[in-house]
Amino acid sequence: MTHAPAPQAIASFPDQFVWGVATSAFQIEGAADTDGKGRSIWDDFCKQPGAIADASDGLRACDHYHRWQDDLDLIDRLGVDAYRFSVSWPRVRPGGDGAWNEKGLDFYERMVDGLLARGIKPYLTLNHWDLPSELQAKGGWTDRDTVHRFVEYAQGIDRRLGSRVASIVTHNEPWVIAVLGYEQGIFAPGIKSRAAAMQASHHLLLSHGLALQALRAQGCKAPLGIVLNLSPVQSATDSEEDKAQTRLEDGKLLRWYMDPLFKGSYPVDVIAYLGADAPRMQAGDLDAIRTPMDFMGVNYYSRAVVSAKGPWDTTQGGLPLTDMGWEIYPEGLTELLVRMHTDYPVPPLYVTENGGAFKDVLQDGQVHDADRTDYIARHIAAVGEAMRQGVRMGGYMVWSLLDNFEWASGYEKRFGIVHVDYATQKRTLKDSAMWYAAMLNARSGHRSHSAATRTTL
Ligand code: IFM
Repeated sequence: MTHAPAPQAIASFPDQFVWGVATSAFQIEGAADTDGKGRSIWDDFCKQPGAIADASDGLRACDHYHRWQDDLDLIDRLGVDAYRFSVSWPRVRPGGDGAWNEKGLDFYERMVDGLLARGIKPYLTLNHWDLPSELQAKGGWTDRDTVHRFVEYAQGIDRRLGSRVASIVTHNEPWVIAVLGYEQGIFAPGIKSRAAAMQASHHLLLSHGLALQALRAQGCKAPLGIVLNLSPVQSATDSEEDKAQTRLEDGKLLRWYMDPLFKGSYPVDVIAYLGADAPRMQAGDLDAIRTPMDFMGVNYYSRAVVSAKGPWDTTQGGLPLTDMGWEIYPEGLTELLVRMHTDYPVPPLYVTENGGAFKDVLQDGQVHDADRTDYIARHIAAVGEAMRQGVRMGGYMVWSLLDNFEWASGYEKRFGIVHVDYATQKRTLKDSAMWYAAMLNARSGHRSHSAATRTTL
């Protein structure tokens, strides 16, 4: 069942609003051992028995490393303004330190030039989770030295690509890295320690701030920012216990990141709750973290509901669910964006990821993913509503361009607007991709180069 609006639905968005699609290196590139690439913590994590639902890995993924030109043509056919991708740190600097890998750098250089040649803005993310294994052996994000290695990595990428990309994001979703990777251990590097997670989160934020300073000091002109995964956090009931727990969970998910980035302090209630697990800091760290950003990205998928009794069962919420079991709640995106705008002095905001996993059926070369189209359309409308309420929005990116390696879920969950047959690597545009392209092509001031002017795919 779809309520997807007609393509003209975005007529009210400003001409300069950036429409895009997003991916990340480990999830699509494959070529894990090719052309001098080093190992990442996700290469290692996939080898742990039981870590990945379908026991898969990123060795081949979507083989994007070899098919990038065709994939760029595909992006071009969609008529988007921007493509958000990440650089694999171990591909360009295999040990995280020491020698750079020219072949790896060349790959991203060719890709950036290929995007520019097609009139598509490259939105580059430095860290979408695939930390070089050698750095993990020294403690990974719990080791303060990793902060300085990251700053060097950022500087190296800027020297090579900074003048050609439309923006640079330092980290994608530091909460996921810290909490799922270091506290719950269900993502790489698979550590289970709250103290480690909080130290990792502090080092991620510190490295973000120091990288911004170092990039600007070397003359980087690209707009700089970070991407957080955020949700409105709602109480399951009106009980005092649930409301108190909700306040704390909001602190751990949202204020733990937004407060230091914009206010220069960690929330006192969360620090008190953490006790001895609170991160160790040095003088000047909080000032560095608050370094002003040019823009900020938000990845939004669902709300978070909190009960003091234990984990919330999403089937109890009365909302439709995606194939991840996540509640579909577009109004939460408006609520979140308005709250960020109201509570913090934020720069222009981008929705840097939004989309849904659904059980797709490929039949006769078609995928009728009306649920996904509906999901995307309703979230775009939610962005429009946030703008109407005064939030400065810069753009919206669909997650994801391609079906890909969905981390601990392996290849079982499909987020793409383009279907990937992993056996043949054939790409098929789903109905959602055609809807998105039709919407973009219906814009008055749409991207004025070759393929974007096509009215059919
Ligand atoms: O696939 C991920 C992505 O890598 C980060 N944000 C959430 C997506 C869906 O789980």
